[in-house]
Amino acid sequence: MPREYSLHQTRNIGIIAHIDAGKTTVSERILYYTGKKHKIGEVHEGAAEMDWMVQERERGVTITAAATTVFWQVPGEELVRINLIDTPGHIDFTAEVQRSLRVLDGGVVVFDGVAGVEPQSETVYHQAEKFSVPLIAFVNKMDRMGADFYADIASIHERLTPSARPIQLPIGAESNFKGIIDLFTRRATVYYDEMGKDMRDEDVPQDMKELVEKYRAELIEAIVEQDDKLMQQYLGGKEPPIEELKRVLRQAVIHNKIMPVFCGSALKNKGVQSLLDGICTYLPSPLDVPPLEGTIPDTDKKEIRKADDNEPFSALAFKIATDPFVGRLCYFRVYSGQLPAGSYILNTTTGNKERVSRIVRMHANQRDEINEVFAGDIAAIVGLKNTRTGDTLCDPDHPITLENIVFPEPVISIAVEPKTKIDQEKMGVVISKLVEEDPTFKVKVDENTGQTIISGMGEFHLEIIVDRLKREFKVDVNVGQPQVAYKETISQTVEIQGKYVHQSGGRGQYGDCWLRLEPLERGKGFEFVDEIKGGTIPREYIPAVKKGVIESMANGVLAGFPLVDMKVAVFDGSYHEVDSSEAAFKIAASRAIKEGTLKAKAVLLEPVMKIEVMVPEKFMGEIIGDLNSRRAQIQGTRTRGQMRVIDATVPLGEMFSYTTVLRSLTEGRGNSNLEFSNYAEVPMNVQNKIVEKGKSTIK
Ligand SMILES: Nc1nc2c(ncn2[C@@H]2O[C@H](COP(=O)(O)OP(=O)(O)OP(=O)(O)O)[C@@H](O)[C@H]2O)c(=O)[nH]1
Ligand SMILES: [Mg+2]
Repeated sequence: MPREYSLHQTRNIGIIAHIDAGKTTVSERILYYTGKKHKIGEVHEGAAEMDWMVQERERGVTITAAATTVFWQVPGEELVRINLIDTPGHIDFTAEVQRSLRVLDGGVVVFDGVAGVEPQSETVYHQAEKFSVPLIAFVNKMDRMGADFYADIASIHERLTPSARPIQLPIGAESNFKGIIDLFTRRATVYYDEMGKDMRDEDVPQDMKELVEKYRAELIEAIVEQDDKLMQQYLGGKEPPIEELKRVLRQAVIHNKIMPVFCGSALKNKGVQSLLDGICTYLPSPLDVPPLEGTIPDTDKKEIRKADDNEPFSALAFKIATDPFVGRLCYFRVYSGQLPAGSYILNTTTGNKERVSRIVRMHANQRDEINEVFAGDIAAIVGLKNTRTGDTLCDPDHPITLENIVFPEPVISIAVEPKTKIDQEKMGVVISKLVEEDPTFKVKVDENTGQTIISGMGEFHLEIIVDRLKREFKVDVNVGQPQVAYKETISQTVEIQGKYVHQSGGRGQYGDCWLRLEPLERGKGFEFVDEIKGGTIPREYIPAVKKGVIESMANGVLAGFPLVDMKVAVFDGSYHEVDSSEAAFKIAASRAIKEGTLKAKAVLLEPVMKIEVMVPEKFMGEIIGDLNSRRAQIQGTRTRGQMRVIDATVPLGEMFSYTTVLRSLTEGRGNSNLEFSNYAEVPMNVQNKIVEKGKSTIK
């Protein structure tokens, strides 16, 4: 069956922003204006279709990225199919944004017309930058009290990029916001009804003419700078035709040279149609982005896969979800080739071959069965068993491995205890399902207490997981207090011998190795080097040494937290012809690590967070004082609208339930955003307390 829409008519885009900027509200309007839905569902009424999870509807917060497909036609142009992903803004669900951006070709970054650039807008902007995802911006909430388009633009210029250029201007603001001016055409769209359907094309209001000319000239200059021919024309005193300007602007957006800024109010149904036009006109089709490069398995050879149906099939699995009706769903993005249902694919990440029996196109939590997918598509496979997030799926005759997706490590954990034996049995299965779905959710069993410890990105993340355990999967659990995910590392280089010699009747045990432990830079993880010369330890025992090292690094000597940022070299040792074994070398290595890390002055590392606290001026002193008592380092203060903003870094361990404290200190008017920054050494006096506690309670 041939494809229905050409690649040229396809857009794969994500909506990204800080929490509450209005991503889901924009998405719901997109569903409405494209005719996908006939009634608008509001987030605050728990009725948004894209926020389909109970937890999302109750809290009015997006937790999981939801995908849908809509169609839109710019007058005079071809119909375009838009595959759209609405992502969460809360930092605890950053993995959802990361994996979406990895497979999308473009994005709409939404800003709150009152607040401007907020911390998560910066984070998602930089994530998009990392994957070179072209962006257009939408300044939303122009109807809200305090909305100021020009202040928003200034804050985008200051905090994100000087390349942001308004291509529209709002008419009025706050409750007077009534229309939008298109800078290219110098025409105003004025809204006359609540649903944004009665939109009239009018002249630019007299009192805005000068402003329009100013911003229009800036826009056109920024565009002609991108193209020599247009520049000459422009310098010669002739303005290039609008069609030409739009063509060059499209290229500038695709190459991340200009970020056009749209404006509106999603809630009041204003500006979404022109945003849709902008998505079609300026964001890339799969043909406009560079072809993907992959590696041929078991070689260093690189190969590219072009966005073309006739190339061998290649795709990336970017999300695993459990659907109550059809079971395991694997969301994937096709980069090249085509895949009819019923065919076999090779998962080059795991080496498994699997049959693709059913393919579905997703609309939030609903599915439409389709027979085939083509290059550039985003869809889901039902029933793949052995595929995880980040795996490459491809044509078994043309294997290739695409770059995997890297996720941040969890920073906080809690103990969960099943209430009954039945709960215990269910819990294991359910948790492993959730671990499959969410790459930033981890589980381990504490060596000493036997308790199950789950870890995630923040208190909210774990609260949602526990809620899903209880309600979605009916597993009743008691949970402990949240604990910071500390780590351990060493602060000095040492050389240490680990020896395990055991004689007991028959065959004995003999393992002996010398290890050098060296601290590595923060964030470098673990490195193992084999420096054995002259066979002092036979080759076949080296992997056992490495295994012993890795296993013992899972529980550090100070308080049982995992050891990180350490290089281990095995450089000497001895063996016994008869008694040496893999097991003996493993034990020897693990002894060396236990003793060596103590000698190398093990220290505790804690997650340090970036925090932004917004408070009215009169609370500044008190809030800074409170932050200081939490070992915060104040980086500076700023003004945002009527509020003052404090930027600081602070250890996560000092910040549990901070939101509640902040509310009570500021009569409910303060607000804060916490985001992981780095791991840093814990001061000795604090470390001693944690180590004592770690010895007596769970980690
Ligand atoms: N006044 C006003 N409120 C808006 C507008 N757009 C969204 N809101 C409201 O802002 C709140 C957050 O909107 P959402 O669409 O859920 O925001 P979001 O960006 O999807 O939030 P998360 O997914 O949780 O990050 C809701 O109460 C919306 O009704 C707007 O244009 N004007
Ligand atoms: Mg949302």
